[in-house]
Amino acid sequence: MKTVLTIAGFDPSSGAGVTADLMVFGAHGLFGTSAITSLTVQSTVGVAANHPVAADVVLATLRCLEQDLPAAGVKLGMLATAPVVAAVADFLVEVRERRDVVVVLDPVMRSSSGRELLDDAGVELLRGRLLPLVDWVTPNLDELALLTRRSIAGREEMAEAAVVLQQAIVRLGGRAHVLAKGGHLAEQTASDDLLLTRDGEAHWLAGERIATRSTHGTGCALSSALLSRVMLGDAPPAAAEAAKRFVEGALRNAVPLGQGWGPMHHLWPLWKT
Ligand code: PXL
Repeated sequence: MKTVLTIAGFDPSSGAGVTADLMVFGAHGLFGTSAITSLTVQSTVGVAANHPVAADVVLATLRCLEQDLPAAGVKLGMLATAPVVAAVADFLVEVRERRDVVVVLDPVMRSSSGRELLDDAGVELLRGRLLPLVDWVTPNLDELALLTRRSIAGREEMAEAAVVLQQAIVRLGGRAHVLAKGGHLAEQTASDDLLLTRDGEAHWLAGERIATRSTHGTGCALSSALLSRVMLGDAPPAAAEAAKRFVEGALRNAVPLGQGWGPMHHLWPLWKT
């Protein structure tokens, strides 16, 4: 059984964050470990507060896990502050000096309810220091716009921005697959994503928009499912496609919970009906 690590925030309602990621890893038959970057106070209704963990505690956790349970793959979610981004970058440099590791970055910046999940200095450091250290980056439209400083209204602009982001990563010395999530595009019936592989191949992944209120943490689940599929040996297009199907299944199988945007059913592949 491979070990995978999520470095992300704690959402006490388990729709997003490390507890959701651990369920996704478990649903894929992987053993998940975690380093918490921030304690959020939230429910399905929204994020009320955000209490970042000290960067030295995050780094100590990562080094402790690395000694005992080195992860074959790492997913990065909410990182909260610039010092935490720096600690994660330092850790990835240390690990990459010694061994191979697959890193998926979900560049979480704001919650759906608009609360800041990464401070401005953190965004700058993520752009300059973290992007060249990852194998995959999975921005939604808002994150893609912020990272490329472009406005994105339609599919063409989304595809152009994905190329701009990938080229920026190459200029920094990195080489990443970009999986741009189109869920916030204006089309009301589709939810298509765009994979731009590190070799420059573009693949549109067709998706149907699913009518449900159980949409909390879809981005978290997509990036951890993507890492899981890469760990299981999928090539990039197959991994992205399978991750999208995993999230669609989690949306379709969700049961209504909470009064706001409820959690998906992260464990649906294990559920017997
Ligand atoms: O989906 C973004 C996100 C990621 N991580 C944590 C969150 C949220 C959104 O609320 O709370 C911990």
